[in-house]
Amino acid sequence: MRIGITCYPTFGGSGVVATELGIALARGGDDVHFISYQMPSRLSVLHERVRFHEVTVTPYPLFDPYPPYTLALATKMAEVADYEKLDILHVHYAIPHAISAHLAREILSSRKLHFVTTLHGTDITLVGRDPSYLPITRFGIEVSDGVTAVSEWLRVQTARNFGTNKEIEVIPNFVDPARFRKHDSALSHLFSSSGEKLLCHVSNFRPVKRIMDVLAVFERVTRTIPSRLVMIGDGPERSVAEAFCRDHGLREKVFFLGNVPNLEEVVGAADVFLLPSEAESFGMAALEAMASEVPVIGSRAGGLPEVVVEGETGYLLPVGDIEGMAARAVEILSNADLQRRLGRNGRDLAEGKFNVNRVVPRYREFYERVIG
Ligand code: GMT
Repeated sequence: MRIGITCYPTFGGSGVVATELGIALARGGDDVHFISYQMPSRLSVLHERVRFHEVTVTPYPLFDPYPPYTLALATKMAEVADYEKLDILHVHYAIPHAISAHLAREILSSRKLHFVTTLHGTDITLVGRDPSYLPITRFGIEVSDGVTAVSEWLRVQTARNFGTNKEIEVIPNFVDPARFRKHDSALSHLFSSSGEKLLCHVSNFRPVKRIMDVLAVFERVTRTIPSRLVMIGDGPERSVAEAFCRDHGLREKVFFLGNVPNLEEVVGAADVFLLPSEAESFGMAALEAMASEVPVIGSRAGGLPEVVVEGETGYLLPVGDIEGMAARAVEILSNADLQRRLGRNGRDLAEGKFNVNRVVPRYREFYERVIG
């Protein structure tokens, strides 16, 4: 099959899922064409069946300060679909990608282009709900030839928020268990000395991730358990969080690594993973931690309970329950058997239900159904 994929190329979860999906499809024999304004950050492997097409927005004084990316993307989608004879276009994150895909299909009226939209989370729960984007998001969903959501929770939210009867297929996110696995790596010793535990958080440091809760939980844990914390990722809240660490004597114990390329080695060396988000449609970072045999402590919010099994692969608490999360972290960190059991259970789910080899064929079947 010849498949076009459009996503945000940054470190956000939707871009990660789209990129890993494209790589897995190419490994399975499909030709994959990424179309975006920049090479996706996780597209680090060269593969003979993967191509990247950059969207450039030609500057023009009248366009200032809003160059029309949506239109430039639509034009590039139509061009690639025509030239590369795409069978299907798969866009990740509804806005503006579904609208560009719709325009591309209209441009190519003589050649039918099918497109599928995958809803990831904030496109539905945050941005898409804003009155200035709601009608166009609903339109994008309804004109898609097929729509998928990454969790059952997100499917229900979409129907509710947009009042749409559009059929939505739930296909969960996935992980490559060969890549994300336990690492007794030397890396852990870079951050913690022997006898210390290592906690970890990965996100885009947006307000929805509540990274100040991560620090507050960690600060409580250090009162009883000698430990360190690694913060992976970057975003608007990073400066405030770093200032908090400076002001509260945590500077030597908390490491802000930024967007590291080999995050699996750091995550895989951790003892506990923290994800206290306000909302999370799925929680890709939690799944990657589970694959790495790292118990997850997070908030009982959104689709996270579909990923983290309470008491089996970690613990979920109400949003903002810092004391509860810290207590669970101490419980795990002071009981090696419990840590091992939760870690093994997480790994089992990553190797089974959420395995890349099990989930990616579902997308392929979905494409065939949509085209058929
Ligand atoms: O806000 C983010 O975490 C980024 C966002 C995205 O679309 O790039 O992530 C969303 O999609 C991920 C991949 O499907 C999910 O794992 C995240 O849970 C979801 N984020 C939220 O719902 C806040």
